[in-house]
Order: sequence, then structure tokens, then C-alpha cells
Amino acid sequence: MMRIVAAGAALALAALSLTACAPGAAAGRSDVGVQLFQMPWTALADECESTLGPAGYGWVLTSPPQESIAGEEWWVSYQPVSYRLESRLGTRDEFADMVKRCDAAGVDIIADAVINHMSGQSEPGTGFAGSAYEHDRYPGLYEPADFHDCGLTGDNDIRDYRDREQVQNCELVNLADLDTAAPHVRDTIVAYLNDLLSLGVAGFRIDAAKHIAATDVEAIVAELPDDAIIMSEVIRGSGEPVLPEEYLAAGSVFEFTYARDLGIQFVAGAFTEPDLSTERPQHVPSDQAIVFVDNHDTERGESQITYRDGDTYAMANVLMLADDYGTPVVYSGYAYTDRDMGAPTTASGTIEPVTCAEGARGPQDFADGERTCVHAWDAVAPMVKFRIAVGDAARMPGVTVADAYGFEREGKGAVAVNQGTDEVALTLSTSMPDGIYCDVLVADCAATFAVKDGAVTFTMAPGQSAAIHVDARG
Ligand code: LM2
Ligand code: CA
Repeated sequence: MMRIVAAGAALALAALSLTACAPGAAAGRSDVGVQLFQMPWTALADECESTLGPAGYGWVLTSPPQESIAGEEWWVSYQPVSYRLESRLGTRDEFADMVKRCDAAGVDIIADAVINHMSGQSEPGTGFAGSAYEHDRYPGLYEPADFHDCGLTGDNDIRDYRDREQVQNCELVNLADLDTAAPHVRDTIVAYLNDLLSLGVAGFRIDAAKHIAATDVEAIVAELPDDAIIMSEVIRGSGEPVLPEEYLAAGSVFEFTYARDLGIQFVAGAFTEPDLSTERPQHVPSDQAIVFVDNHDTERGESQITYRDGDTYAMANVLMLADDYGTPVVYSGYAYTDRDMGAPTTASGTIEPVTCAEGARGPQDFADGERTCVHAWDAVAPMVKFRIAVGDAARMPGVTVADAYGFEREGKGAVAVNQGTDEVALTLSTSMPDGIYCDVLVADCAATFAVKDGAVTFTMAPGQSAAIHVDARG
């Protein structure tokens, strides 16, 4: 279903000719992605084969694969010092092998492309793989002239997000800001992205896209093959001039409003029925929106709900995955108490290759560093097949009973969540065929619900989600 707002129409058309391949689903696959934050390549390959492929996930967003500054914190990944694919997450060969194995399991790889900036270091140093660098000098890649010197804020750091020029030409937390309008810089970035594509990646998250002029992102993307998938990270900020809509000509964008709207409903303890008859306000068109409950930044920042919220977090994921808006990406990282703490490392300083094949299948009290494995939770993973089963069936008006809420995807599936502290029985009318259906959120069809005379009643304990669909009859 195309939903184009008037102002976005010209951009959306341009998108078709440029690239803007939506993440879309291959036959029998879902459009659902998972961000496997700081999961090293060998583990990620195993994860594709053991968990993601069988569950029907369509794609994985990786952490940045390029060489970075050396260090223990997770965020060293966001300080490139070269485009060699050598990092704490693995070697070039391991990355290439991972892409192949995931592809064979039916899972596409979206690489996190850090192209707005290089390191944020003031002193010269040596990167993880041995590359020497200075703040604005990366031998063989960039010279000082390849960086912006915004001259607007004294130390060149961004101060005022209401000033477009500062946002795009000054430094984000001291990160050396590439002059992405310069031909040499563009060519160098395009060569890096093409190198990743040559290894089989399907596309990219454009990190910090808000800090790159949309025209520069477009020009870079125009040099890539037409089917490269682009997801620009443009955090919608109130009162800010740089809008996610500007980046639709280059592909999809992460729609932060979606996560915010979802979070509010759990904090307020009340569900709001979206107005399905009109465009959602402050949202890009559905077919160009990447939606999420949280990500590695928002779980350390603005997100109202994270893995720590247990059942509530599962409910938020269930509602997102049952929805008809956007392309969803489930976030799966590791537990932490210190926001800077990196994932656990081996003696040689690489990230421990831990997978979720034997990991958590539900919320629990995680120890620091333990992977949360949210994508494998019993109350989350089966929603991927729910999504395949319902396809583009309409989202029907929702029903609220006490602190529970649910809705049908017309004739194909139905879902409900109970965020109250009492058991709730919630009845939805449905055009699904009469019969007994598995509650897919309970393992092994150990619980069922009956559709009878055009209705289903979900009886749910506090914190419970329930879902049925036409591909899982009891
Ligand atoms: C992003 N998207 O736009 C990433 O998703 C986000 O994780 C990155 O910040 C940011 N933009 C830059 O790519 C992270 C992290 C920061 C960290 C930076 C750079 O959230 O805390 O900044 O990566 O590694 C750190 C220090 C900061 C310091 C900076 C430069 O926290 O205090 O600034 O390094 O040395 C002086
Ligand atoms: Ca910039």
C-alpha cells in the first residue's frame, strides 16, 4: 500500500529512479530485521543458520565492520580510522564468510556505514588493525583538506541542532567531519561501500545521516548499484531543520517517532488507537520507514522501554511486529550497567563469539555482558511468521479492555497484549475461519484459542501477549 504525503510525493518518485530498494521480503521470507549489536561475524553466521533463518528473519543490521580506534568501549566502532574490514568483530575473511552463510540461510546483511566522520581523537594513534592516524589525517585515505572546518563554534563541535550548517558541517562530539561534497571524499566512501557490496551485503544503515547533507547522501548512493538498500539514520528532533523526509530520495529512513509513540503507550498504561484513516503525523510513508522499539543509542538514552522491562518490552515488540506500518527491526544487544561498557572480549581482545542458539528465550535478570537474545524470545520470534502469514492484510480497528489491547489483521491473524496487573479476557471480532489456533507466543502450541462465529477471546495473564494466525492451527 503506497501512502505518500503530498510534500513527499516528488521525493518518493525520485526514490524509485534512484535506488530506494525497500528492504522487502523474498518469497517465504519476512521483512523483519534484527540489529545484532556488537555480535562478531563468526557468531553472527552461526546465528543466521541456527536461529534467524529458521525463524524467518529477513535481514540483520550489523555493527560497523571497518577498522576503528583501539579501545574497550562499544563505541570505538563509531570512530573509523580506515576502511579495512578488520575490527574486534572479526576479520575480512570472517565477514565475507558470514555474509555468504547468512545469505544461504535466507538472511540479508545490512552493514552499518559510518561515513559522516572518522575518529574523535585529538592525539595521533594506531587503530585496532595497526593503521596510524591523526584527528584529520588517515594515510592513504584522507588529508586535512578532506574535512570540514566549520569555524562556527570555537572548538568546531556542534552546539545548536537548530542550525543546519552546524549540524552538517561542524563536528559531532569531536568526530572529524568529512567533507562529503568533495569528489575525493565521495569516491573514497563509494569505494568502501562497493567493497562491502562486492562481499554480498545487501545494503547499509547510513550512520549519523542527519549530519550529512541529504544531497551528499543521494550523490553517494547514486554511485552504488540500483538494488543497494539504504536506511538513513535521521533522528527526528523537535524544532530541528534537518528532517527525515529529506533523505527519502536516497531510500528508507529510521522513523524515531514510531518508537516514541509506542513507548508512551506503555508509560501511560493506556493504548491509543492510531487513526488508520489518515497518514500518521510525523511519520514518513510506511514503505520507506524502518521502525524499532529501541536501538543501541536509544536503549542508552531516550527509550522508555528496553530489555530491562521484560514482558513489557516483549509486548512492545509484539505490537510493532503485528502492525502494518513500516519495516520493523528487532533490537538484540547485551546487558550492561555502564553505558560505555563493550561486549565481553576474549584474551586476544576480540569480542566473544556468543550466539543465541542456547541463549535466553525470554526476559530475565541478565548479568552484565550477557546477550539478551530478544530476537529469540518465545514471545517475540514467532511474530516473524505471524508477519509472513498476515502479509498485507488490513489492520482492523483495535479493541481495548481494561489495560489490554488487541487488533486483527483482516482474516489472517489477531494479536493482543495485557499490560495490566489483572487477568483480562479480550474479545476481537475476526473474519478468520472458525477453528482452533495455536497461541504462537507459547512454545510448542501448548496453548490455543478458538475462533468461533467470527470472534476470538484472548484470556491473558498480566504481562502476557497472545497471537494467532492462519498458518498455525492447533
Ligand atoms: C550515531 N548515529 O548517528 C551512532 O548510532 C552513535 O552510537 C554514535 O555515538 C554517533 N552517532 C557517532 O557515530 C557513539 C557513542 C558516543 C561516542 C561516539 C564515538 O554514543 O558516546 O562518543 O559513538 O565513538 C565518544 C565519547 C565522547 C567523545 C567521542 C570522541 O562518548 O565523549 O567526544 O567518543 O572521542 C569527545
Ligand atoms: Ca557532517
